[in-house]
Amino acid sequence: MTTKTLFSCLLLAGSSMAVASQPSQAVLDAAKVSTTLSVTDCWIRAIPAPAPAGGFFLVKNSGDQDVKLIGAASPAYGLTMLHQTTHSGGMSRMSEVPSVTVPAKGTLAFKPGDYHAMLEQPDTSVKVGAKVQVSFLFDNGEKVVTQCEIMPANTRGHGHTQHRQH
Ligand SMILES: [Cu+2]
Repeated sequence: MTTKTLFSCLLLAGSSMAVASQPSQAVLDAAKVSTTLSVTDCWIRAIPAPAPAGGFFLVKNSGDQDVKLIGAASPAYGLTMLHQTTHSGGMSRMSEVPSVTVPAKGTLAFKPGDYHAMLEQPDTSVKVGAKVQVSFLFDNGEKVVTQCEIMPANTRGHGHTQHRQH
């Protein structure tokens, strides 16, 4: 294999990994609705396409086992990924994460400047004040389906809490 071929294989592998956190509709349909996991307070910052929009929410795990959130999908967006923003030396950058652990009997907040969903390719239903459906898939094979409110681009957080911008 030539170096050039190897390089394009790596690119291909990289791009298939990039969509790995968006489960297919068939996988979501097959997943059973969780009785121990919930997703609440979900909102999405309205950002004009093609810039990706951040999605923020609270995951609660009332079960006895740690569970990993492994992906999310919305019929209103073409692509949804799980991202984490990290800060070092006054710089912030974000990268895709394959999963995020929600501890047993615990909660995990996806919030600006931290873990978030990254939503791309909005359809015409995405308008400030509208609600869109988002499904969340976990590594125990369960799902949570919730509604997320589209909030103005300058929203920093629900309930007037002070969060850093995305
Ligand atoms: Cu992001």
